[in-house]
Amino acid sequence: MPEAADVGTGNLLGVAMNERFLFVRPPRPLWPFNGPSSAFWPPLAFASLAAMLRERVHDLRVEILDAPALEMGWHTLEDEIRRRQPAFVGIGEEAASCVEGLRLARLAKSGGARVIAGGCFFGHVAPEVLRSGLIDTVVHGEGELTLIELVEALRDRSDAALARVAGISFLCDGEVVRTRPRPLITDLDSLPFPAYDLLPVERYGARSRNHPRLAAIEASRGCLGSCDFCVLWRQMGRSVGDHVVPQLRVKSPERLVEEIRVLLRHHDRGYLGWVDPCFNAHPQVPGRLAELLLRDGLRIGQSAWMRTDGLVRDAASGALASCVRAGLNEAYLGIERPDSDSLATLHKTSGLDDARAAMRLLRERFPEVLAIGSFIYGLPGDSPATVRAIHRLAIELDLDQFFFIPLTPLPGTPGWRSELWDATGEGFREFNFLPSGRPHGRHAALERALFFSLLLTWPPARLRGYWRRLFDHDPRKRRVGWRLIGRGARLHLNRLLSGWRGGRDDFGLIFPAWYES
Ligand code: B12
Ligand code: SF4
Repeated sequence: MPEAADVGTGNLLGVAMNERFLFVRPPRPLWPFNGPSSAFWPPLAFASLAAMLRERVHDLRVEILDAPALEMGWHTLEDEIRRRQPAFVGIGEEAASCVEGLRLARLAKSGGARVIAGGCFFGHVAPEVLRSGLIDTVVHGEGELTLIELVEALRDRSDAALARVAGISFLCDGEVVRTRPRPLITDLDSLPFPAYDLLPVERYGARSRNHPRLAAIEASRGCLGSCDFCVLWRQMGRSVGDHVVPQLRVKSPERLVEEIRVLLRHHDRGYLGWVDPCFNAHPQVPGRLAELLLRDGLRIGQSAWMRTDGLVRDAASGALASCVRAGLNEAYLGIERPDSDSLATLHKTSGLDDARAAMRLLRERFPEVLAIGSFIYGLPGDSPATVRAIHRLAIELDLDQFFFIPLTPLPGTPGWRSELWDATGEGFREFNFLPSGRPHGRHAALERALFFSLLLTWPPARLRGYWRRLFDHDPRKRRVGWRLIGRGARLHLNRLLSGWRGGRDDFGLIFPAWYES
């Protein structure tokens, strides 16, 4: 791989004024646990990047096309891209939507746009996607500052200009060039407010009862932890030499209140989905923010991924009580494993005692908070007995719902190997955090054991848990309880039947009727 500094100068062309930079989220299948009304959150990455571009590159028309939110299928999207004729198209996908990302890149390129890919998936498969010829530049890690410089460099049309931009990869004479790492933005308060006005805001959570008028919002980037299987701390980590270390950065509570005020007053939002890798990683910010919201009489439903040890800490300090009073009503907890040894193997730093203590606190002091746990199976050495133990732990903890996620070799994590690259993208459908459902798949024996455990293991604690969830006196919890149980049952049955029936496999995802429209 040539060094960035070795790259020569290319041709120089004039800059067209008011070129269009179009961020596109293409049509995609739904994750089966989500209902159609809240399956698609506002794409906060695009809103944040667009706001920065708009603020710093004045002669650019910045737009976001969120096809799933508009129920826009491929046919209409193609017309729309032709009509808008963007000079640049920005894309960023989960691995599971790699098919859609590549299809979009092909479409954009055929219209003459230059395609820039970023995010937690493309950033870790840069050599592979660049060699596909569908993508011109890959942005690694945090995107805002890189994108400003990148647009200027692309307008310059020289490889030398590209080589000066930190945090990207591009092809030069058939070789992949990766430039020096981009330093993290030190003060997140310096980011402009996300460009919510460029999104079809009224569509998000429009018909949802549990997440009405949904907004996505971030309080922090990165994490204190460095769990093996996780891309999030890597995506927003700090480069030290040739490796990345975890780094947590937070916005100030004062800035966050302002953002929330704008979401409530200008965009009529009714529910906040915190997108933070770990909302309660910082010991002060969530609690202080909640106090400010309460002071201003702002109360709004909220969901967040949280650490169990942080939850215990914040219950003791009173911060958790403030958060719940300000509206926090859904906590997603990464509990992962039923034994300390495998937690240590995964470098998970919150443990089983934290999980037990957190769940006790939630049940006793915050019964209105819906507690959802996620667990990982498929580590080397896992056996049917391991997944049965995970299921028993989930029952013991008395969670309102739990997800079992197969250990997935996401690009960027140690499980990833470049041989797994699939240029069609289809192979990445299985990176959807769902049981594969294949009779001979990666984790077939574990998934069969899990299925039978879910079907046949009914200790009194599980029966009590179902009774409580389905007949909870809190109507929201009752509704969510019924829905999740129904969707879970549907998923497991469908996966089992599709394994038996053969034929087209949708990987457990739900393709909406408008997908090709
Ligand atoms: C909100 C969310 C959802 C929502 C909404 C999804 C949707 N499609 O609307 C729900 C809950 C429904 C969901 C579902 C799924 N999700 Co999700 N989701 C997220 C979450 C929490 C937030 C994304 C976000 O807004 N981040 C905040 C922004 C600001 O950060 P960012 O995306 O990293 O963007 C920055 C940089 O990465 C970069 N960047 C990003 N994109 C681009 C593009 C360009 C052009 C450039 C230049 C830069 C750039 O610049 C940005 C600003 O600095 C992330 C985790 C996370 N914290 O990121 C997972 C995450 C993206 N989801 C993930 C997954 C796997 C899924 C599912 C497949 C399974 C699941 N349920 O978890 C489904 C698929 C759903 C579907 N079909 O769309 C994984 C993806 C892993 C991977 N490498 O593929 C993540 C990373 C979580 C994880 N635990 O690993 N998800
Ligand atoms: S605590 Fe959560 S977000 Fe942080 S590294 Fe571990 S899995 Fe990732």
